Amino acid sequence: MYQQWKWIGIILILATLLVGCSSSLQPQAAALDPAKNTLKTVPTEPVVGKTEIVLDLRDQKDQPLTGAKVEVSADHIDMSGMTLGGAATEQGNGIYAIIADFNMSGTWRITVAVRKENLDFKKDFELKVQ
Ligand SMILES: [Cu+2]
Repeated sequence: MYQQWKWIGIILILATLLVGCSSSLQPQAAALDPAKNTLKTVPTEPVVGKTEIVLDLRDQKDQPLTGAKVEVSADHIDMSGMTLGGAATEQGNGIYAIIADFNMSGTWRITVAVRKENLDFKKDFELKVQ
């Protein structure tokens, strides 16, 4: 009986150690400085129909972020369940672009999700579509 409890104790200690180790290996979030990452549109005033969303992504040293996976989704804030999304294409020099086909005017929330190695960064922008 005592032997059994000892093993349970050892297993619990090991489990705690494993949890401790894995949490110290968590990806470093937000290695991008949100202030340095911008969104522009073409045309500059977004319109119903096709609008290009152009992202300029830079790291904390203000260097262009290359080779990242960038997912963009757009939510029509005024309505629930109206969402567009897709992967932005890398244009070089930290620029990523995607064409959004806004089917309604109003306020849209653009969520940009950036992944590269252990980098996992998200930023929201708001667009007024005319
Ligand atoms: Cu809508």
